[in-house]
Amino acid sequence: MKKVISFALVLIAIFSMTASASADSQTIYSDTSVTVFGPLDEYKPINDPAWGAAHQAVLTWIHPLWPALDPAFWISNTYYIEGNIAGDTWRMFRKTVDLCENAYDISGTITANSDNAEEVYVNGTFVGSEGTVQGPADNGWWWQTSKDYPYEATGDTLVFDFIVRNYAGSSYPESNPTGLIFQISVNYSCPLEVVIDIKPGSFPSCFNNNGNGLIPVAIFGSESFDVRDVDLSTVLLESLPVAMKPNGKYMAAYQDVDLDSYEDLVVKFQDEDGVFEPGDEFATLTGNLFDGTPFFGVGDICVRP
Ligand SMILES: [Ca+2]
Ligand SMILES: [Ca+2]
Ligand SMILES: [Ca+2]
Ligand SMILES: [Ca+2]
Repeated sequence: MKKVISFALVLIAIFSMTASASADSQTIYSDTSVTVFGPLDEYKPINDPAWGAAHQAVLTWIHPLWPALDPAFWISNTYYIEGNIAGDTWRMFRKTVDLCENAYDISGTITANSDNAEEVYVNGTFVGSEGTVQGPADNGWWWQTSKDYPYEATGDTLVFDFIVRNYAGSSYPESNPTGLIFQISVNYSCPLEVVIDIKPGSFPSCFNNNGNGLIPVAIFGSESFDVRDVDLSTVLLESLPVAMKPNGKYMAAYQDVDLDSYEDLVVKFQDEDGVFEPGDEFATLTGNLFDGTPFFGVGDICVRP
């Protein structure tokens, strides 16, 4: 068992030498990976139970006058609009995008167009609308042009929701179609991932959670990670700050714990009731470098009852 663990640690260590905090970006286009809810015959907010179960979106019939937004696709819940074509109907579309663990500085632009009107949300927050999705319809031919919705967000995962209203009109599908098309840019940064060892050299890493012990944690340096860059005032093990000595200095020592010739940082934390529970298997250490770059590391723990 010990051999397997140390082999895994070596792999993590090799990986971490090339890992660094990075600016990243993604561009997402509407397609059949989007889920769709409804149609409803009345407006409901996002996440209202009335929307019912999610279905995969389908490529929809495209009105010859709808503008393209290549390589995005016009989507809906059916190819030809079905059911209540002559009356107002509402559909909700959802696209979920995974970023990275503890992603930060997240922003971008949603470019969207619909027939006839849309509201746009990111992680449940309203970011804008075009046309009247609620209240009396205002048929301003909103389908003629896309609208840009700039946004900022937090979270490792972004959920983009669109409520699209089809205005009452002809009962002939090709005269009163509905659909949504969008492109989403996401710019974000991923924190530096570092290798840590809670109770260095011990596995499992057991401690009493009785409020009067110190938990040592080694943060390993590498060719690309100088532990002297760590701002000790920002380091947390879950919610615990680095413990202080009576002289007001941090309980922190610079030494080469794993004898790889790269200096490591050993910090100590005073455990506190409620932070760890018996059965917890991992704890996350977070902090910033002096230049503001966030980092994190995950280590095994074992809490004695
Ligand atoms: Ca539009
Ligand atoms: Ca329509
Ligand atoms: Ca350990
Ligand atoms: Ca070392």
